[in-house]
Amino acid sequence: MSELPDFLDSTDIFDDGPALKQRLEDDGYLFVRGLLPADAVLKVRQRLLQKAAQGGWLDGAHPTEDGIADPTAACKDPEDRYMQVFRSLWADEALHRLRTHPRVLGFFERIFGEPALAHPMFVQRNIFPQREGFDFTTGIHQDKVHIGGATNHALWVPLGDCPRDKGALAVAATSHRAGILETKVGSGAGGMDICVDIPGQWVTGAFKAGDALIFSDTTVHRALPNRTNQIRQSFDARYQPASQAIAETNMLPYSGCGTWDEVYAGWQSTDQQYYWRALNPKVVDFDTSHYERRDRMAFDMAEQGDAGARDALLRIVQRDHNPAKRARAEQLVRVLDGAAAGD
Ligand SMILES: O=C(O)CCC(=O)C(=O)O
Repeated sequence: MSELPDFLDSTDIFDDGPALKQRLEDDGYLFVRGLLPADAVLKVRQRLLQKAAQGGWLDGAHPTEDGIADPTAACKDPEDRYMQVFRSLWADEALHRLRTHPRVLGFFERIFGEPALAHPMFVQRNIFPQREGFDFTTGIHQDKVHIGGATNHALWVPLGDCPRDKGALAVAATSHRAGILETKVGSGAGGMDICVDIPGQWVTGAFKAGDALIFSDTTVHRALPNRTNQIRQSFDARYQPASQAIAETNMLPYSGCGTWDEVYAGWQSTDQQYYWRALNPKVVDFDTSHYERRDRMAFDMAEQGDAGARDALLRIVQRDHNPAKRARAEQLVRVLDGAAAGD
């Protein structure tokens, strides 16, 4: 992947809403240097690395600020040992404020031509280095099936510099024009991977602290493998015109992180708590049809002993509202793990 072309840089049109909107419509993405102030991003990086170190994720032989991962602690969302440490990272007050930073909201407002709603739910990612037997590289996917609602746009921001080999994001430029593509059960976002030829041109780049990638919910994207010895930390948040519908799942805290009151319990200030209430969002049901299809495939695969279903099953265990389905997924994970351990 290292020979992929660089993103088209849109920093020069940062103040020009119609030009940003047109480029997003044409290419399906925008790459903007310095969208967020570097010092604000680096402050959050420092806070999250401290929490990662306290959680045992970093190699204690190196300074915390180097972010050198302890490979024996490698874990991934939604495993229990990941979630135990992750909750305090996700709840971080300064992290939450980055995505509602005035420069970010102003940017989306210029594109939308109306107030922008930052989805309350967002993702904070901690990608341990890729190693023999451990790989958490985000596979090829589109966001639409996971986010639902009306059109929205993702903002992907690494917490600090992120060269290509630290697991930078890549997008397939113009792929958004093809609509929702067919998926199969896999290890990508939500336990799904696109299984058809990807339209468009893959592009990527090296990020400096504060740089950001914006892409639409049908733009195909993936991460590059993290080939460094550092943990790659990033967040991805979603934005939409405030007048449009948002799926109810995006109104909740990240799965496994408790209620909003619990998230806010450790905050020093009330600034930005429940900020979305002022925008009176139009909340609609989440379209579960894509997940239901995934789950049927994952159960069939697992019953035939195919460990490729494991990530999808873990998603069901963590997130499905149906207790019988969660129990069936849990049982199948046990069987798959037992088979892998040679029981
Ligand atoms: O950070 C990653 O590895 C994946 C990010 C992603 O898929 C997204 O922002 O939708």
